[in-house]
Amino acid sequence: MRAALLRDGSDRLSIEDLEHSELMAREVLVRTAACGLCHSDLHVIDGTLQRPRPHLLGHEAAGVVEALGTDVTSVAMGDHVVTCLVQGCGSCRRCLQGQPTLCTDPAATRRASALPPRLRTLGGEAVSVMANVGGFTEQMVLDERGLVVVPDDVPMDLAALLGCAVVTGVGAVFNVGEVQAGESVAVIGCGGVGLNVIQAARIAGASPIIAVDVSAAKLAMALSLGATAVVDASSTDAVVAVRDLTGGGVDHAFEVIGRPATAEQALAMAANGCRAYVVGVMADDATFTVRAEYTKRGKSLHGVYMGATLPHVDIPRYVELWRRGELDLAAMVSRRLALDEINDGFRALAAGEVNRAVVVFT
Ligand code: COD
Ligand code: ZN
Repeated sequence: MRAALLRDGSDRLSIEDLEHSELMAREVLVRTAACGLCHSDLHVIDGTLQRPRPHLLGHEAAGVVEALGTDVTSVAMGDHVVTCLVQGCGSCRRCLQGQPTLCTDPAATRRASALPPRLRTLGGEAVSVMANVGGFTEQMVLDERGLVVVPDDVPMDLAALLGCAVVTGVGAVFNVGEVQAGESVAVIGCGGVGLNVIQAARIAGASPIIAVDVSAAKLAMALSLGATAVVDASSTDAVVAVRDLTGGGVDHAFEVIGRPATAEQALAMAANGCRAYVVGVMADDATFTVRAEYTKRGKSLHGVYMGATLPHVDIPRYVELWRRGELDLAAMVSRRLALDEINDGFRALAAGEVNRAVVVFT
């Protein structure tokens, strides 16, 4: 099967043939239909997130079930499925509390740690996969716990977005922020994930919803998806602007880029007694400063990993919001591309030309 691989010493993906080993008891073979390009893939390409190479990127995929391991019970042949970044073991304390994003044994379903390796090049090299998914390939082998079945009428290129951009952005608002009608929200970074934070804030009834970005095109998109005001951080001090617009700060400030400086901005934008959320992922050893004054002001900082999602609960809810016309998935896809155009897709994402580009397999 053809796949786009990230190799040592290169920041471009190469199209190669891979083979997977026989299905383990709880594994499922999925024919990939679509896989979105996310900034977190770019973080691996540019080395901010280190992953063993050769590495198969792509963690926002949808496809059709093509074969089943002997013990699989939760999906059936022909089912349309979305991949989950979050695959808790199901038995640690955190999973049992309903927080699989905080699972203490995430290797339980991890192919990369299985022996023998589940995926190899034709030359026999073991291939690691991003976030236990690895979607930039014609077929994926996944643990059944990492799949959510979706109705057949959800177009596959839109279904793919549910796997990362939607669960991460919408989950931050619903599951962690628990944003209420009438509360004020600021969103720093209006890319694929940030636009979903904005949509969820609109669905929750938040007002105002202030979008902050350095790109005029992203700010225009933010307005069309629910922002009520925009701040261009390329020409304005975003903290001053948000505090001015709200008379002293917002109830909820979301950082959706993954940079120390913008995490500090989010805390500065939160009103007294209110909350900032870091949704973007930074390098594990990155640091940022918390002014001591904020503790006196009762502010709090929340790390949000993957929207604290429970994929099997959340993804069907988001499908329903899409069906009712509340969650706009179509507007998120700026570009569809073939697997061998993937490097240009990542160039466009890095250049801020797209909300989401999606590889579509024929
Ligand atoms: N101020 C305001 N906006 C900025 C600034 C700045 N200084 N710099 C960049 N931006 C804007 C860009 O113009 C762009 O619109 C946006 O920030 C970033 O958007 P994308 O589309 O490039 O990135 P996304 O939305 O695909 O990626 C989102 C994260 C950065 C949050 C992502 O990489 C991440 O960290 N994901 C969530 C964490 C996680 O759980 N990851 C696991 C899988 S994603
Ligand atoms: Zn992602």
